[in-house]
Amino acid sequence: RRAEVRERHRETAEQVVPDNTGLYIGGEFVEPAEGGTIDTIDPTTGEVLASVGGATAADIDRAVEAAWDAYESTWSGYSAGKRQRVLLDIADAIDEHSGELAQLESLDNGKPVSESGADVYLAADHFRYFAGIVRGNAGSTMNEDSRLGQVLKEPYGVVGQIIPWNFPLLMASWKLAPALAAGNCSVLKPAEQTPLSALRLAELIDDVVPDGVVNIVPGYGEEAGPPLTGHEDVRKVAFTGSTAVGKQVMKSAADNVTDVTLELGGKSPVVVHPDVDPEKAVRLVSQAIFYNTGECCEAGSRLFVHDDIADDVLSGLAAAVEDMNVGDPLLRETDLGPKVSREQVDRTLDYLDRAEAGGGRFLAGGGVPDDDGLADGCYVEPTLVEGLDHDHEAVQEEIFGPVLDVFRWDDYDEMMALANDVDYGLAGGVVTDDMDAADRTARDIEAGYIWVNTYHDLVAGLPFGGYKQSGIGRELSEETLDHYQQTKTINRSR
Ligand code: TXE
Repeated sequence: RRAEVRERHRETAEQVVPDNTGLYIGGEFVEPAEGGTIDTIDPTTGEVLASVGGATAADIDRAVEAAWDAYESTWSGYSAGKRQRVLLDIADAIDEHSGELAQLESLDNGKPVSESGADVYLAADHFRYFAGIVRGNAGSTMNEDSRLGQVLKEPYGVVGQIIPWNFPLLMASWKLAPALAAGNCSVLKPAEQTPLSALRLAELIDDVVPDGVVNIVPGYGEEAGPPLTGHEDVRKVAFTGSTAVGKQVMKSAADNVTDVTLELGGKSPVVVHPDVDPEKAVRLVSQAIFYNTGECCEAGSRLFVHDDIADDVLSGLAAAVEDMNVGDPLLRETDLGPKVSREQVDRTLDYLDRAEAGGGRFLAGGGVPDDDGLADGCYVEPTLVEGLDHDHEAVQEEIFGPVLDVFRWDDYDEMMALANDVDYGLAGGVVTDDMDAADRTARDIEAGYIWVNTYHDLVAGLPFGGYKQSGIGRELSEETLDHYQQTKTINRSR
């Protein structure tokens, strides 16, 4: 079976890995100044998919310069209507290559192709959403007394954007769509683990986006990150990634008082009330934690289930875990693929070791799958842990794997105190058919995004972003356009 999987991956890679693996700067693929390369690995087979250029400070300088040239010579002269046309063309280009992009994403990241397909659909949709709202972004006026006031929204010019590896194409679109809609040019750094879909996107949009408006510079975080976030000609930085690096990004941007938005980690609670059908709870809770192998910043990774139905929900979850199809992400029937990298596997297993040492009991999973067919890949079993103190590090810290910490409750206030007792505040879930209970819990959770009887459903138009150490700013909404614009007031005396 391993040989079969390797063969399938090699054949697919031959068809979908992009030809151009240099840095995309000023509308051309170029070699990095220092000639460094990064091997991007297929986490299902451990084989190298491609060697891509690794940017360093000199390349970032070159990309920022190309972006300013494009801004000054072309993009700043584009009306909102013309930018809208470009965004719609990007969406069409993504749609026209959706199957290929989904396969590429599954090869590079390891996510099941059914999930990559959803990512590609949403990426195109994101460009369409911002193409839609940019035409209404007209500023405002105040016409009173002796003055005429105008409030203008102006782009920053050039923005720096850094994205992670868990949703590579979708995160690229979450960053590029609002930046371009608002009238900026971008230098975007994909994660070193998953640069391929962003490079393929560059190939696909080369004909429809003026040269230099979008620059894609793969690179290691420490080498390419600080030169971008601390660049004096970058006027806005948008970052998605770990909270630890988010803090460094803020510090580095402080040197030039550069505006920053951050979408960081999470440790989101899912609260299950006693009235609910346990089967429904099982479906929603397993979706909340296991989607994308738990590699979601908004993953519902702490379950608070009411005592009255806890036994039924937990046995149902354990059975659901048993039934999950862990396997080759290129196959449609796969529910859970490998994690993105060996490093991420080790990180998750280390948390599982510490959980066990801290008194945690595994109700399901707890290690790597005992299956020779999966031995080449970065797999971790879907895991349920009960019995940890809430202040244990496996509960407090983001594991970013398919690991759910389980707690039972009967006193609402005590439960809610624990639910909010983490440094993060990205998201939360409520499962109940009692709408008063839903409303109360949704308001009580200290987080930026609450799902009631659904999870992970992130639709353009509803703002997404974190409270506390989960971030600053909101994506997916009109507020996002504001983050990519500066406000100019003209107060004219009459
Ligand atoms: O993240 P990093 P890593 C969390 C998750 C995961 C942990 C570590 O818990 O286990 O972070 O993952 C770039 N200046 N999340 O180490 O390093 C890096 O190249 C500027 C949550 O992969 O934060 C990549 O492009 N940039 C998260 C991006 O930051 C730097 C998604 C994210 O990588 C940099 C990913 C620097 N000094 C991980 N160092 C989410 N919120 O969804 C690295 N980078």
